[in-house]
Amino acid sequence: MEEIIPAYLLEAHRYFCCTMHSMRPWLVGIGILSAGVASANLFVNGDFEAGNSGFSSDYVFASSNSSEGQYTVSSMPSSFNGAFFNIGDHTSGTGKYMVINGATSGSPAVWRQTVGILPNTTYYFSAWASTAVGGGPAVLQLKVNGSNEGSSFQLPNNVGSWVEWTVSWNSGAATSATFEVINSNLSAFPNDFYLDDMSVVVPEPASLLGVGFGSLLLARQKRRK
Ligand SMILES: [Ca+2]
Repeated sequence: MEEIIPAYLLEAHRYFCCTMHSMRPWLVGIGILSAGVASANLFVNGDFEAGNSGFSSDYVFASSNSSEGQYTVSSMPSSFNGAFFNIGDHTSGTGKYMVINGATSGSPAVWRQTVGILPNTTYYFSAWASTAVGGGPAVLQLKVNGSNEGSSFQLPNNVGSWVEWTVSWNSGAATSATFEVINSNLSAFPNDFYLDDMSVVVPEPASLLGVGFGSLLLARQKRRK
Protein backbone atom coordinates (compact mmCIF):
# COMPACT_ATOMS: atom_id res chain seq x y z
CA MET A 1 0.00 0.00 0.00
CA GLU A 2 2.81 2.32 0.88
CA GLU A 3 3.90 2.91 -2.71
CA ILE A 4 0.56 4.50 -3.59
CA ILE A 5 0.75 7.02 -0.75
CA PRO A 6 2.14 10.27 -2.15
CA ALA A 7 5.64 11.07 -0.96
CA TYR A 8 4.62 14.40 0.51
CA LEU A 9 2.07 12.66 2.78
CA LEU A 10 4.70 10.25 4.02
CA GLU A 11 6.97 13.21 4.66
CA ALA A 12 4.24 15.03 6.56
CA HIS A 13 3.44 11.90 8.56
CA ARG A 14 7.09 11.50 9.55
CA TYR A 15 7.31 15.06 10.82
CA PHE A 16 3.98 15.24 12.64
CA CYS A 17 4.32 11.81 14.32
CA CYS A 18 7.36 12.81 16.31
CA THR A 19 7.84 13.79 19.93
CA MET A 20 6.77 17.18 21.31
CA HIS A 21 10.44 18.06 21.78
CA SER A 22 11.34 17.54 18.17
CA MET A 23 8.16 19.35 17.08
CA ARG A 24 9.22 22.56 18.79
CA PRO A 25 10.98 23.99 15.72
CA TRP A 26 7.84 23.25 13.70
CA LEU A 27 5.67 25.02 16.24
CA VAL A 28 7.96 28.05 16.12
CA GLY A 29 7.66 28.10 12.35
CA ILE A 30 3.89 27.68 12.40
CA GLY A 31 3.59 30.40 15.08
CA ILE A 32 5.50 32.89 12.96
CA LEU A 33 3.42 31.90 9.95
CA SER A 34 0.27 32.57 11.96
CA ALA A 35 1.57 36.01 12.92
CA GLY A 36 2.14 36.74 9.23
CA VAL A 37 -1.38 35.67 8.30
CA ALA A 38 -2.99 37.58 11.21
CA SER A 39 -1.19 40.76 10.21
CA ALA A 40 -3.07 40.74 6.91
CA ASN A 41 -5.71 42.79 8.74
CA LEU A 42 -5.91 43.07 12.52
CA PHE A 43 -9.30 44.79 12.47
CA VAL A 44 -12.44 42.73 12.93
CA ASN A 45 -15.26 43.44 10.46
CA GLY A 46 -13.21 46.14 8.73
CA ASP A 47 -15.37 45.66 5.63
CA PHE A 48 -18.62 46.12 7.62
CA GLU A 49 -20.10 43.00 6.03
CA ALA A 50 -21.03 41.75 9.53
CA GLY A 51 -23.01 44.96 10.15
CA ASN A 52 -22.78 47.05 13.30
CA SER A 53 -20.28 44.87 15.17
CA GLY A 54 -16.59 44.55 15.95
CA PHE A 55 -16.08 48.29 16.49
CA SER A 56 -17.41 51.01 18.78
CA SER A 57 -18.44 54.60 18.10
CA ASP A 58 -19.25 57.76 20.04
CA TYR A 59 -21.87 58.40 17.38
CA VAL A 60 -25.42 57.12 17.84
CA PHE A 61 -26.50 54.12 15.81
CA ALA A 62 -29.82 54.66 14.01
CA SER A 63 -31.67 52.93 11.20
CA SER A 64 -33.22 56.22 10.13
CA ASN A 65 -31.30 59.50 10.38
CA SER A 66 -32.99 62.15 12.53
CA SER A 67 -30.02 64.31 13.64
CA GLU A 68 -26.31 65.02 13.24
CA GLY A 69 -23.93 62.60 14.95
CA GLN A 70 -25.77 59.44 13.92
CA TYR A 71 -24.57 56.51 11.83
CA THR A 72 -25.71 53.25 10.35
CA VAL A 73 -24.19 50.31 8.47
CA SER A 74 -25.90 49.77 5.14
CA SER A 75 -25.58 49.08 1.45
CA MET A 76 -28.26 51.68 0.69
CA PRO A 77 -27.64 54.93 2.57
CA SER A 78 -30.67 56.63 1.00
CA SER A 79 -32.79 54.48 3.32
CA PHE A 80 -30.95 56.10 6.25
CA ASN A 81 -31.17 59.61 4.82
CA GLY A 82 -32.92 60.39 1.54
CA ALA A 83 -30.30 63.02 0.63
CA PHE A 84 -27.40 60.53 0.80
CA PHE A 85 -25.87 59.22 -2.44
CA ASN A 86 -26.10 55.45 -3.01
CA ILE A 87 -22.66 54.20 -4.03
CA GLY A 88 -21.63 50.56 -4.37
CA ASP A 89 -19.47 49.57 -1.40
CA HIS A 90 -15.68 49.46 -1.77
CA THR A 91 -15.37 45.77 -0.83
CA SER A 92 -17.38 44.14 -3.61
CA GLY A 93 -19.67 46.80 -5.06
CA THR A 94 -22.71 45.23 -3.40
CA GLY A 95 -21.75 45.02 0.30
CA LYS A 96 -22.17 47.23 3.34
CA TYR A 97 -20.30 50.26 4.60
CA MET A 98 -20.48 52.72 7.47
CA VAL A 99 -22.83 55.65 6.76
CA ILE A 100 -22.19 58.77 8.87
CA ASN A 101 -23.89 62.10 9.47
CA GLY A 102 -21.05 64.23 10.92
CA ALA A 103 -21.37 65.50 14.48
CA THR A 104 -21.42 69.26 15.15
CA SER A 105 -19.59 69.49 18.48
CA GLY A 106 -16.73 67.96 20.38
CA SER A 107 -14.43 65.37 18.83
CA PRO A 108 -16.39 62.13 19.10
CA ALA A 109 -14.84 59.00 17.60
CA VAL A 110 -16.70 58.00 14.46
CA TRP A 111 -15.14 54.55 14.61
CA ARG A 112 -12.93 52.89 17.18
CA GLN A 113 -11.26 49.51 17.49
CA THR A 114 -8.57 48.14 19.80
CA VAL A 115 -6.14 45.48 18.61
CA GLY A 116 -3.21 43.61 20.10
CA ILE A 117 0.08 44.52 18.43
CA LEU A 118 3.78 43.80 18.50
CA PRO A 119 6.04 46.46 20.03
CA ASN A 120 8.57 48.37 17.90
CA THR A 121 6.72 47.50 14.71
CA THR A 122 5.52 49.79 11.95
CA TYR A 123 1.85 49.32 11.13
CA TYR A 124 0.01 50.61 8.12
CA PHE A 125 -3.54 51.92 8.62
CA SER A 126 -5.83 52.18 5.60
CA ALA A 127 -9.47 53.14 5.19
CA TRP A 128 -11.59 53.88 2.14
CA ALA A 129 -13.87 56.89 2.35
CA SER A 130 -16.52 58.52 0.21
CA THR A 131 -18.68 61.63 0.40
CA ALA A 132 -22.43 61.18 0.92
CA VAL A 133 -23.62 64.67 -0.03
CA GLY A 134 -21.51 67.02 -2.16
CA GLY A 135 -20.38 70.47 -1.08
CA GLY A 136 -18.71 70.33 2.33
CA PRO A 137 -16.67 67.19 2.92
CA ALA A 138 -15.57 65.58 6.15
CA VAL A 139 -11.97 66.03 7.31
CA LEU A 140 -10.71 62.92 9.04
CA GLN A 141 -7.95 62.49 11.59
CA LEU A 142 -6.54 59.22 12.88
CA LYS A 143 -5.82 58.86 16.57
CA VAL A 144 -3.85 55.94 17.95
CA ASN A 145 -3.81 55.48 21.72
CA GLY A 146 -5.09 59.04 22.07
CA SER A 147 -2.50 60.81 19.89
CA ASN A 148 -3.06 62.31 16.44
CA GLU A 149 -1.19 60.33 13.79
CA GLY A 150 -0.59 61.41 10.19
CA SER A 151 -2.08 64.45 8.47
CA SER A 152 -5.76 65.33 8.39
CA PHE A 153 -7.50 63.80 5.39
CA GLN A 154 -10.14 65.76 3.50
CA LEU A 155 -12.69 63.72 1.60
CA PRO A 156 -13.67 64.53 -2.00
CA ASN A 157 -16.00 67.49 -2.44
CA ASN A 158 -18.23 65.44 -4.72
CA VAL A 159 -20.06 62.15 -4.33
CA GLY A 160 -19.43 58.99 -6.35
CA SER A 161 -15.86 57.90 -5.60
CA TRP A 162 -13.95 55.98 -2.94
CA VAL A 163 -10.59 57.40 -1.87
CA GLU A 164 -7.95 55.67 0.21
CA TRP A 165 -6.66 57.23 3.42
CA THR A 166 -3.41 55.79 4.76
CA VAL A 167 -1.30 56.45 7.82
CA SER A 168 1.79 54.57 8.98
CA TRP A 169 2.44 54.24 12.70
CA ASN A 170 5.17 52.70 14.82
CA SER A 171 4.03 50.93 17.95
CA GLY A 172 7.05 51.81 20.11
CA ALA A 173 6.61 50.07 23.46
CA ALA A 174 2.86 49.54 23.03
CA THR A 175 1.37 46.04 22.83
CA SER A 176 -2.21 47.26 22.37
CA ALA A 177 -3.48 49.98 20.06
CA THR A 178 -6.80 51.80 20.01
CA PHE A 179 -7.41 53.26 16.56
CA GLU A 180 -9.98 56.08 16.36
CA VAL A 181 -11.32 58.01 13.39
CA ILE A 182 -12.25 61.62 14.25
CA ASN A 183 -14.05 64.03 11.91
CA SER A 184 -12.82 67.59 12.50
CA ASN A 185 -15.47 69.16 10.24
CA LEU A 186 -18.21 70.28 12.65
CA SER A 187 -20.54 71.82 10.04
CA ALA A 188 -24.14 70.68 10.17
CA PHE A 189 -24.41 70.46 6.38
CA PRO A 190 -23.47 68.55 4.39
CA ASN A 191 -20.56 66.88 6.27
CA ASP A 192 -21.88 63.39 5.57
CA PHE A 193 -19.64 60.52 4.54
CA TYR A 194 -18.93 56.80 4.29
CA LEU A 195 -16.18 54.46 5.49
CA ASP A 196 -15.33 50.98 4.20
CA ASP A 197 -12.51 48.41 4.26
CA MET A 198 -10.70 49.59 7.38
CA SER A 199 -7.42 47.73 7.80
CA VAL A 200 -4.24 47.76 9.78
CA VAL A 201 -1.38 45.56 8.65
CA VAL A 202 2.34 45.08 8.95
CA PRO A 203 3.49 46.49 5.59
CA GLU A 204 5.47 43.44 4.49
CA PRO A 205 3.64 40.29 5.55
CA ALA A 206 5.58 38.43 2.83
CA SER A 207 8.79 38.91 4.80
CA LEU A 208 7.11 37.38 7.86
CA LEU A 209 6.01 34.46 5.72
CA GLY A 210 9.59 34.19 4.54
CA VAL A 211 10.78 33.98 8.15
CA GLY A 212 8.13 31.32 8.77
CA PHE A 213 9.18 29.19 5.84
CA GLY A 214 12.81 29.74 6.80
CA SER A 215 12.08 28.32 10.25
CA LEU A 216 10.36 25.31 8.73
CA LEU A 217 13.32 24.64 6.45
CA LEU A 218 15.67 24.99 9.41
CA ALA A 219 13.55 22.49 11.35
CA ARG A 220 13.78 20.03 8.46
CA GLN A 221 17.54 20.41 8.23
CA LYS A 222 17.97 19.92 11.97
CA ARG A 223 15.92 16.74 11.88
CA ARG A 224 18.00 15.35 9.04
CA LYS A 225 21.28 15.83 10.95
CA1 LIG B 1 -17.98 46.75 2.67
